[in-house]
Amino acid sequence: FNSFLTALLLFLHIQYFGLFYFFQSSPLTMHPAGGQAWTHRSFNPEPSVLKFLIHTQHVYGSILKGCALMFTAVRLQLVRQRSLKAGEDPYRDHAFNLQESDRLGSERAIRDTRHYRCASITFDPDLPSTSIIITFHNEARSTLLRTIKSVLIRSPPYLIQEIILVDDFSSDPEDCQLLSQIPKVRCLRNERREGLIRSRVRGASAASASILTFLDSHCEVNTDWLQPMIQRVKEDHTRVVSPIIDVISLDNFAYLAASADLRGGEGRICNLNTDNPYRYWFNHLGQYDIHMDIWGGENFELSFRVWMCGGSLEILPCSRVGHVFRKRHPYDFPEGNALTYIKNTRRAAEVWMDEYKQYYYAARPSAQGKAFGSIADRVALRRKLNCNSFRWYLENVYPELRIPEQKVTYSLLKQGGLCLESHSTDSLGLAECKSGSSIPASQVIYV
Ligand SMILES: [Mn+2]
Repeated sequence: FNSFLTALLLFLHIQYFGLFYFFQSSPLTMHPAGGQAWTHRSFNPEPSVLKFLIHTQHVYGSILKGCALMFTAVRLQLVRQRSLKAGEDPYRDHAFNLQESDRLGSERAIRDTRHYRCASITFDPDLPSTSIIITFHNEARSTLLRTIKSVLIRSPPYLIQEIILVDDFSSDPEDCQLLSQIPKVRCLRNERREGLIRSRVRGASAASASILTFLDSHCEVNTDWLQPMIQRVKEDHTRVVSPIIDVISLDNFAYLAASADLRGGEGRICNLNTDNPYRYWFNHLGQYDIHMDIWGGENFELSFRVWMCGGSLEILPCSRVGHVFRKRHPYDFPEGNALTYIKNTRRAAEVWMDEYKQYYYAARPSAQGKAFGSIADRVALRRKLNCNSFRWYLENVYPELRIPEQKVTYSLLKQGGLCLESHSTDSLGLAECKSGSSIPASQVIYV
């Protein structure tokens, strides 16, 4: 903590003396829908748009252990100047309260939700840097900016190699161009809708750091979120790590602490992963299943794959990231929401769950018979990596998970002419056989 504080103080010190001062500006850009727009200067008088000010300072310093590090400070200010029209539903476009999100602007203080002892943990001074990959599709500008800005202001600058945005074919291509003007930010735009999974793979292949961090587009990272994750991955490159995901209210954007007692398999823990340091591991494990569409299922698939093929997945209590959980998807699924989810989860079940996939189908009977594409390459990957069975996963990784009752098989215990049978709901006794005739002889056990 001390070394980080020192770095932070050094950073502030340099910033005040302003070795280099670089101000970016660009003309006002209107959003075609007229709803939100942003500009890089705050003095444009356009009344009906959102504006934001990018105010950048690049400060080059010497620094730790003889390495030259670039310190970058970014100040983005989102100024909201338009209120929704009377009767306009603030939840319509994003399934969260846009008015409230815009009102907060691009930066705000959030409560440090970690256990108090987290603040005294120290980290290696030579942690490797990471590429942050954020994919988005028609994300609200205020939430997307808060995501990016929270990363820039709450991470030690030398740990952020770059932020790669993948615009998954949002309606307004200008978002991507404008965001690229933020220091360290690159934005790639898909030519058609690809979904979260293929967009992440695209971002990963463009990344230059050895560690990949995937982040959703409506998050706010909390104090010192990054160091614990990079530390764990640096110590063992087969670890895939996740912070605890705090809850940002979709109604009033209050930042609420999640319980620190998370256990794998509960909920959507893989919203965000810092992945393999040595890129080898991410590629070795087969990245993501790129035949999964849009959203859903990839978190289970990654979790099974990491564990079953020799790695581990950790949720780190001293790393916290807030996420706006929503009750519905605000965007379209070209193939329909339910079908896409079934296709993706069916792929995960078919490739990884062995005989236990019967429980998936029991829980989702509608998945039977639905198309899920070819899984030949994923099955081949599993064989090539010599991965453990799903039974191994259940016994070693998640023994607390209660497996639903096995299929009931009928058999009979018989002694002479007497059978061991239940006579009422709570008593079992040896008596004259009642049901003996209906049990096949092969299942009768004589004692
Ligand atoms: Mn999300």
